[in-house]
Amino acid sequence: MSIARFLKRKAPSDESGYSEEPLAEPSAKRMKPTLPSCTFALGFHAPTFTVTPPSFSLNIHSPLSGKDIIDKDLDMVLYRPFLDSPRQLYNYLLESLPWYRVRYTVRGMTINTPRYTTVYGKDMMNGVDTAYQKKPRPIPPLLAALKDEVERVSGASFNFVLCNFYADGKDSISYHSDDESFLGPDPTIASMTLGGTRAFHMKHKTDRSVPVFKTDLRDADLLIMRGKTQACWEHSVPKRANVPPRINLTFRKAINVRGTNNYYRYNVGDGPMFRYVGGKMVETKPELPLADLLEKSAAP
Ligand SMILES: O=C(O)CCC(=O)C(=O)O
Repeated sequence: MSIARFLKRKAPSDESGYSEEPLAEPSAKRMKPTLPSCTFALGFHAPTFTVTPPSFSLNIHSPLSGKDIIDKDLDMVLYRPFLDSPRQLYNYLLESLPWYRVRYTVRGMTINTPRYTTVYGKDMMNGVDTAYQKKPRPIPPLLAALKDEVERVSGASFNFVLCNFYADGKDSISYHSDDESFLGPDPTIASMTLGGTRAFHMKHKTDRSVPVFKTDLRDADLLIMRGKTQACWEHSVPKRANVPPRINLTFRKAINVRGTNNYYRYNVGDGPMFRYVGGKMVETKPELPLADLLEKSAAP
């Protein structure tokens, strides 16, 4: 039975839009990632890497409790926490995903994306791979299992998982909204935090009388943004001093080829790939086996 069937959300109980009451009480949900045991094909830039098979289960927190965050044109629900014991998931994603530090040029200016990124998925048109500027990568089983749970809770459907890794407080994302036409009108976007807490700021795009909404996003949080939120608000993760590393996963649905091309261009790009090995990011060529990477990271 879908988790979403258990969910009931209350009207906000104070002016901040937060509802303090625990809401839904679904039965405990256990997810067992069904990953291949030894090798993991992670996409066109990363042929096949040997990774430690994950031997952990993921539990959706029970009772699952969603807080409404409502303001002018703002419609969000925060599940805190969404997952129990997310540490192994964090470590596993950090160490097994291929990461990119994308550089691109806009109007003659070179932009260095200030965080590590990677992406999986393909738009609804599901075209032949040759229709795309880069070959789309299927969502790996672990991320697909997470996506299924997020879909159940949010009632939305997704075909992309965008992954961000903020290595330190200098990594950030400036004010923007996920309002591209390839997401369709009023897209629902679900955002999961793993690891360190980061500030999350939102501002109304046109009405300056609406106060900036400031919160933090914590380990295992799931924030669902929906309705007019993307059309009317911008969000950001500002730079900070001395913050622990953080992974963010956003689940989205792209409706056409432009979405797929955009997401691979800005989250994979054409530059080098990085692996998190021995506690740090190591720039590598895709064909470099993990054993060589481990040696490289051990070198002084
Ligand atoms: O890291 C976050 O919480 C926000 C990420 C984000 O806004 C994005 O990827 O568009």
